[in-house]
Amino acid sequence: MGRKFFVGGNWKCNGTTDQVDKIVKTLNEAQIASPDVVEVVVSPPYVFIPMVKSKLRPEIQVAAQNCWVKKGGAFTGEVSAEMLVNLGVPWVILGHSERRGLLAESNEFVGDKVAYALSQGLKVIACVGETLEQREAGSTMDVVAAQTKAIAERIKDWSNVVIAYEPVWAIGTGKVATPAQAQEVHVSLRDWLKTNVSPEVAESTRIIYGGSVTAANCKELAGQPDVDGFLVGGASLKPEFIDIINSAT
Ligand code: G2H
Repeated sequence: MGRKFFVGGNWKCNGTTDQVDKIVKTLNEAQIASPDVVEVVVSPPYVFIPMVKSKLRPEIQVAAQNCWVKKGGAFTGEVSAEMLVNLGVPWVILGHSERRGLLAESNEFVGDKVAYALSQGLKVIACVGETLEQREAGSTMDVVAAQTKAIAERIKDWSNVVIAYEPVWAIGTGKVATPAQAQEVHVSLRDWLKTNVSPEVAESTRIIYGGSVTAANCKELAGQPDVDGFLVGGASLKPEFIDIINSAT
């Protein structure tokens, strides 16, 4: 079976109740491609998750932007995987570069989070990607492979994992990777999975691209054979997110 196109909207730390209402209304009223063609997930900040879940059309799923690395308890300020499951949140984004960078989340810590979230029944959007310095030093694939390896060493079942390749230099900068740059890393990542996990996992795991995706650039990126969808930040807060969802068709 082919890999179903996947579009995630990462709202990051944005929004008021009024703004969230507006985004949900736009999504609810839009003509979007059938769930048979594209899987759509939006990821509001934790505090808006119940509101979004109760108002959003059922074909669009909800993701959290993070969760704690193990069972909840005395971890002030954290939200556990169990809580997300309890709220009926099916997805979680883990290892976003903003957390790896600003909050010093290591590859191992992200790998532990992925393993724990999966063990609790969550599906995971696991983010990987290199900085500009790393790209210029020619180590893009080493970095991305090390990030993926830390996950691969900790999990057996990849069926509930989507990998988001998000070059850090393209995030929120307006500097999108060219379709050829994205394809090059996606195909190398798939090869890495083939060699280090299994040919089946390489074939079935969706590798989506993130970093300044817009309505204007999504179609060409979506046309790359190993780009299986997008993780969208800034543009997921705007009506153009609908065009990005529909770039699957
Ligand atoms: C990358 C992306 C969403 P943006 O972080 O995860 O954000 O589309 O704003 O670059």
